[in-house]
Amino acid sequence: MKPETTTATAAAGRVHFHDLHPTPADMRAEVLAGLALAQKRLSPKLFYDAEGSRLFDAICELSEYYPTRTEIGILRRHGAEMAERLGREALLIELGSGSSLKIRTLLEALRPAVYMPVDISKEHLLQSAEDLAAAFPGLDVHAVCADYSSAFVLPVDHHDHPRAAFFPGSSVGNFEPDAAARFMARVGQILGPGGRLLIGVDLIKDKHRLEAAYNDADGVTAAFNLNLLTRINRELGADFDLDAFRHEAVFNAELSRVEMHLISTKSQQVQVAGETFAFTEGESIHTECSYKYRIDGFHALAAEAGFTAEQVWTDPDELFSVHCLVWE
Ligand code: AVJ
Repeated sequence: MKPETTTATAAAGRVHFHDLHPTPADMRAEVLAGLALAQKRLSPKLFYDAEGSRLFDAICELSEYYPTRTEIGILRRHGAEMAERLGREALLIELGSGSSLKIRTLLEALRPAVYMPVDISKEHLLQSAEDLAAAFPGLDVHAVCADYSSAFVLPVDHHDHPRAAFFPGSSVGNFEPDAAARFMARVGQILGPGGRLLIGVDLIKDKHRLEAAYNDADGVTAAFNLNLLTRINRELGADFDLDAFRHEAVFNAELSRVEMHLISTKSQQVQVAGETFAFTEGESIHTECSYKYRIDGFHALAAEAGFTAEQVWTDPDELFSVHCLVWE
């Protein structure tokens, strides 16, 4: 389908909307293929239906889940310096913008010529873009509905502006390191020479602290993980028994990643879209990897992608890092 552009006038400010029509994932095929593997697997992309997005927002408020508030603290404290690195009057692209909350802490200092949020969820994107345009009158907002994890082309040229991309939240940790480097290289292609990537990366730390962040006392993360099965039951006509699976999060120190699993608490069979899958007691479905880095390790990954690390900011406890990388 042809990309289309429409302009909506919000209460204040103007929002241009570009629909790149991201191909809807073939959820049935992906789920069936993942469950047929020796180590059963489901993609973390499947977490974010309406209920999953609500649960994720709740995770970000948990006392155990330190990344969100720590990153926002770093952005608040060092926003002016970051703005200087990225340059005024920039074309600022945010990948996976969601509710566009974190960018608000930077917009005052950054004063971009254009803010371009990119997100796969059309309704959420439009609502967030209009809220933002209303809060920052005069800001030119170009909302792009696209899947940032696959190739896409910027719908508008703004060659007269310096280019910057913002990728917060340690979302890069969801990629395997190889795939993370390939993804960053694609972002570099979009930015062009001299373009900068401001990226949030969670740091390696004490195992107990890491595991607590993914296994909170209130069970919000457990509900987030289990919601995947609820979603598959509803959308694919499956019969997962929610009481026969439990949430588990472990830090795999060798691979520097927190892994989330859903563990079958008994030997059982499950029907999914007309196929039968057998589970032994204790067998897991691997649902998410969240890679953690050391600062030098992340800089090596950035270099592999073709970026040069220009500056890094952390919090006093070195829980989280925000990097300015330059594409040359
Ligand atoms: C949004 C992928 C960065 O890995 O920390 C939070 C998702 N999973 N709790 C993360 C998540 C469980 C989050 N990312």
